[in-house]
Parts: sequence; C-alpha cells; structure tokens
Amino acid sequence: MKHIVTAKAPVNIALIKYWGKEDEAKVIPYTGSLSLSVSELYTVTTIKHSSHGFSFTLNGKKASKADALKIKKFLSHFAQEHELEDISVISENTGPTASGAASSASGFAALAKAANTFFETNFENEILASITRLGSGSACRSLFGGLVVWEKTGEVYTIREDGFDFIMVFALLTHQRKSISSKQAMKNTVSTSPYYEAWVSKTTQDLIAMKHAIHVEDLRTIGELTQSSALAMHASMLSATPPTLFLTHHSLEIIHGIMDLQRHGEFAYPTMDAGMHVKILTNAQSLPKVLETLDAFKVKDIIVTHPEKGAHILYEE
Ligand code: 2P0
Repeated sequence: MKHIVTAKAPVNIALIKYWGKEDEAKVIPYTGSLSLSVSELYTVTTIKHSSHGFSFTLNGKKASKADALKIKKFLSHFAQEHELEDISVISENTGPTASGAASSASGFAALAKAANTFFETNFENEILASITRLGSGSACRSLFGGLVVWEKTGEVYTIREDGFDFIMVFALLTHQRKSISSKQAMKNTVSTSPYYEAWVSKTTQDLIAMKHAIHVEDLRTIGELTQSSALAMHASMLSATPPTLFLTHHSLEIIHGIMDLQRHGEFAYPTMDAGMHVKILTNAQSLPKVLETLDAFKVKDIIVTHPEKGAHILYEE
C-alpha cells in the first residue's frame, strides 16, 4: 500500500448516449456509447492514511454517512475491509464556476484510478473499467481521453485521441439538484417506455455509424448523430410511465437557437443529458456564433471545454 496517491479524471459528455442497463448489478448496458472527455471540468481525488478512521471529504465538506459508505463499498473492490479503516479520501470537483455540471463520472474515474495505485492492485484497463462502472456507468469512459467508446461487451477505449479539437460548450441553466436520479429515470424508461426497443436498435446502429464517421473524419455526420442520439434518448424517457421531462422551455429555446445556426452553415449541435442543461458540440470557427446565441437567450453560466486525456495519477508516494 502507498502512503498517498492523487489522481485526476475528466468529465465526459456522451455523443452516443448510454440509457439503460441490461444487468443492473454488473452495470451492463443495453447498448454501447461514445463520449468526449473534456478539460476544464474534472475531479481531483487523494487517498491517504489517517488516524481517525475512514472519512470522505467532498469539495471541502465532510460527506454524509451514506455517501461515505458508498465510497467505502466502492473501495472494497481494491482492498480488504480492515485496510479501509484508516483511510481518508479527499475529492474536489473543479470548474470555473460552482458547477452544476459536477459529475459522478469524473468522480468515480478519479477514485478508481487513485485506488488502483494506492492499494497496488494494478488492475489492467478492462478490469479497472468493469469496477469503475459499478460506481457510475458513464465513469468508465472518463478513464480514457479524447473520443471514447464503451462497448456493450465492457471494452472501453479511445477511438480518436485529439477529439478533432472539438469544443464542447456547457450552457448551465440551474444550480438546483435534479428531481430524479439518472439511475432511476433510466430504469423507468427500460421497464415502461414503448419506445425502448426502438432506442436500443437505433443506438446500436448509431454507434456503428458514428465510428465510421470518426474513421472517415465526416464531422457533419458526427454532429448530426450527436444531436439525434440526445433527442431520441429524451423521447424515450418522455414516453415512459411516469414520464421524465428534464428539458425546460429555456433548454428548448437554446436547442432551437443552435439548430438555427446549423441552417446558417455553422458547426453547432446540441446534446442534453439527465438534466435541463444544454451542451453544444462545436468548433473554434463556430464558437463565436454559439456564444452569441447563448447570450441572446440570457445564459449566464457558460463553460467552454476542449478534448482532454483520460484519468491519470498526479502524485504518489
Ligand atoms: C451518458 N448519462 O451516456 C448518459 C446520458 C446521462 C444521460 O450515463 O446509473 O451516472 O450510475 O450507471 O452513468 C448518467 O448516468 O448512471 C449517464 P449509472 P450514470 O452519459
């Protein structure tokens, strides 16, 4: 066991969304997904010895008992219970604002990366990814950089390291916590949406089309598939019982505004996750128009992000 290990992991945004588990316990998704790891929003996590029993500190505050227990349970994949008694875990989600975009994906990726070194388990990528996704499914994608594929089979890998120098703009519309967890919303969609089968077949095909578009560097198709996957995911949850409606009038205004930019030849495609925020996949050339549009719709909280490498160790001793 090491004395202290610090790891950093990026937030990732899915271009082809993951929405639904075939196996809840092992977190096996119904479909593969594909994401972009981004800079500017990330988690830095330190694991070290302490003499006060197990503790978990998140953004400078001691976490609740329930959260600490969840982290301890996750770490038990790397260590025996008695080894966890004198461990402290300190985690910071970082961004230019007190971010509504804080992510469990970067959190569990940083924790898994740090734990794998701290407890000297040195699991290979595939095993590390299979443990990481037990914390949060999408977290396994944050282990890798650039454009990342998470296959249904469990394999996770970078398909394009430089991410085409895409820019992902976060338009953050609220600081309130969402009313339903993505885990629960996903589960409702799987079990009640009449469109779920169609979602699975569309996503399976979209992932193949996306890999091809990346391979032949067809950026327009990458944008169009990104937009289509997000809208179809929201359609699947809208048709569930009870329905989950994350998007607000403000989200929709922005989506319309960004689609207008496309009609004027700009490279700008909206994508939305389990919340009302809108993210826009764009490039350096179209960025000024995207920012102009967000300004016109009075979005105050904007974060401009770029492709980033995957989770890595910052310090070990
Ligand atoms: C994604 N999302 O592909 C999709 C799109 C949100 C919308 O993965 O239940 O925290 O822990 O596996 O990964 C967010 O859900 O869910 C997510 P669990 P996770 O990014």
